[in-house]
Amino acid sequence: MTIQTVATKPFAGQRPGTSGLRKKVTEFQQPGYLENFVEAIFLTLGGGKGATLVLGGDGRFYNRSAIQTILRMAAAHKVQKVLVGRGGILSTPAVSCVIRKRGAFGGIVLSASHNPGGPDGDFGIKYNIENGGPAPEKITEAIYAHTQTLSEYHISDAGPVNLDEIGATTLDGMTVEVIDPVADYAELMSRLFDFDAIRELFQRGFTMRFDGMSAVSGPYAKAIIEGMLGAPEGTVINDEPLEDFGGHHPDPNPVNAFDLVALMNGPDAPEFGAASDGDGDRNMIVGRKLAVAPSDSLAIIAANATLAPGYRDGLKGIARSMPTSQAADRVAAALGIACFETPTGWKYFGNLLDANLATLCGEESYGTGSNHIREKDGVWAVLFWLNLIAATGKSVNRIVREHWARFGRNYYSRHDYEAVDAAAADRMMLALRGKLASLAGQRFGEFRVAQADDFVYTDPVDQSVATKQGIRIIMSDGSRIVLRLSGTGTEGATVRVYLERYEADPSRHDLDTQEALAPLIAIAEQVSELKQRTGRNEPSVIT
Ligand code: VG1
Ligand code: CO
Repeated sequence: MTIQTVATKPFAGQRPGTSGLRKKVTEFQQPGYLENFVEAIFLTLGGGKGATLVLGGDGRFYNRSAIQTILRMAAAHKVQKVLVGRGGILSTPAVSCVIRKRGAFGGIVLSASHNPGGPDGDFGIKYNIENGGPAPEKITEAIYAHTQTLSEYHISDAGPVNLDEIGATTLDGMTVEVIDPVADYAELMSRLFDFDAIRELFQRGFTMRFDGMSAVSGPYAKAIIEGMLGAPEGTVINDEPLEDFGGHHPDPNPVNAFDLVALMNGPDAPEFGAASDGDGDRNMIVGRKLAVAPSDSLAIIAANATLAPGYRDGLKGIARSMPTSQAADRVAAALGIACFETPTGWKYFGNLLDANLATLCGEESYGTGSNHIREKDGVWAVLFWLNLIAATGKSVNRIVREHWARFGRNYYSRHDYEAVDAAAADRMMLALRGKLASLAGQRFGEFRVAQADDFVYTDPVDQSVATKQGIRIIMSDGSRIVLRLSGTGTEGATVRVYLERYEADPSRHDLDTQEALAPLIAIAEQVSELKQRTGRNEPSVIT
C-alpha cells in the first residue's frame, strides 16, 4: 500500500459556519471536495503524526464513505490511532465524551445535525479539539484559509476498513480501533445522575416516550433508558439511525416532532415525552399538553441542579447564547452566580467551561449541556429531567408552573424564514444596522427601546472578539427582539427573529405564547420591513 499525492483545487465557499462545514451531499460528492477540507484540517494541525483521533457521525447518507476516505487520509498523515464508532456511528456528544475520556488529540464529527439527510439532503463535517469541543474560530478560520490555497492532498490507497466489528485493525501502519459507540457515554451518564432513583420511577409504572427520530440518539436512549434504567420496551421509538432519517426532518421541535407532540396532547399521553436531533446534541422536553421552551428548560435545570448527583455541589455559573431567553439570568441572580451571554454556537462555551467559570450552558435552539463534555447533549438533558422528576415526585407541568410562579415567565418564540433570497436578507440586515442609533429611546406603544445594537462578544478568557453576532433591540422592561442570519442553512439565507417578553404576574402565565408576543412581533416587522424585503408573509417555522 502506498501514499498517494493527489492534485486538488480550492473550492469556493468552504468556510465553516455555526458548527462546521454544511453543504448538500451532492457538493460533498464532487471529486476532491471532502478531501480538500480534510487536508486543510491536517495542515491546520501541523500534520497528524503520532496523534490519536476520534471519528464518527450521525449515520446519515455518505457517512460510511466519508469515514473510509478520512481513515485513508489520516493514515497518509501518519496519525497513530483512530477511534471510530461501530458502523461509523457516534453522536456529537459521544465524540466529545470519547475525546476527553481517552485523551485523544481531537476528533472529526460527520453530521449536518438537524438538516435533512439522504442523497438530496445535507452532509457536514467539523473538527473538535482536545477539550472535546468544537474548534474555536481561529482554528476554523485557519482551516478555511488552507482550503483556499492548497493544491494537493495525501491519501493511502489501502482498501476499506470493516467498521462493523469491534476491535483493532491496521491501515498503512495506523491503528483503527472500532469502539462501541455507546459504552463510554453511558458510563459517564451513570456517574452524573441518580440511576437508582430513575429505575425505581420506572418500576412504579412511570410512562415515557423518547423519539429518536430515526437519527443517532436512538441507540444511546435505547441502551440507557430501556437497558440500564429498565423502562419498558417501546419507550424509545424510531431508535434505529437511518441514512435518510426515514424521510423526516430530525429536528426536535413542535413542528418536526409533530407525532410526539400530538401524542402528548392526546388522551393516551405518557407522563413524559422527549426527542433528540440528527446528531444527538439537541433535546425537546414535553409534558402533558406542554412543550417546555428550551430557554425555560435551561433555567429549570439550573434552579434544580443540585438534585442530580453530578451537580450536588452547585453551579459555578450559567452561560446562554445571546438570543436565548433571560429566564436563566433570573436563576443565576437568585443563586448568586455569574451568567454569561455568548454568541450563537456551542464553540463559544468552551473557554468558560474549561476555565470553570460556567457549569451549565444552553441555547434557545433546543440545546442544553454542562461541563461533563464540551458539546450540547440531548440524552443528558432528558436524563436530567428524569432525575428531577424522580427526585421531586412532580410532573413536568408542575415543575414548570412552580418555576414560573417563583421566577416569572419569559414568553419566548423564534420565527424562522427559511431559504429566502440571500442578497435580500443581507440588505435587510444592512438597513437594520444603519437604523440602530436612531432606535434608541424610541417608543413603540407600551415599549420604549432602551438599547439597540449589533451584539459583540469579548471572550472573558482569551479576550478574542466576535462581532456582528445579531441585532438586539432591548426594551426598557427587558423584553427583546433579536434578528440574525443562520450559519447552518444550506439554501439561500435563513432569517431568525427571536422574541422575548417577561411576565411576573402568575395570573398571566397562561396566555398563548404568540398572543403574548404579538406586540413585539409587530414591532420586529415594522423595524425590519422583513415581509416586504423577503417577499414572505409568514415564517416557515415557529418554535
Ligand atoms: C443553529 C442554532 C444554534 C446551534 C446551531 C447548531 O445555528 O440556532 O443555536 O448552535 O444551529 O446546532 P444557526 O446559525 O443556524 O442559527 V446543531 O444541533 O447543528 O449542532
Ligand atoms: Co445537532
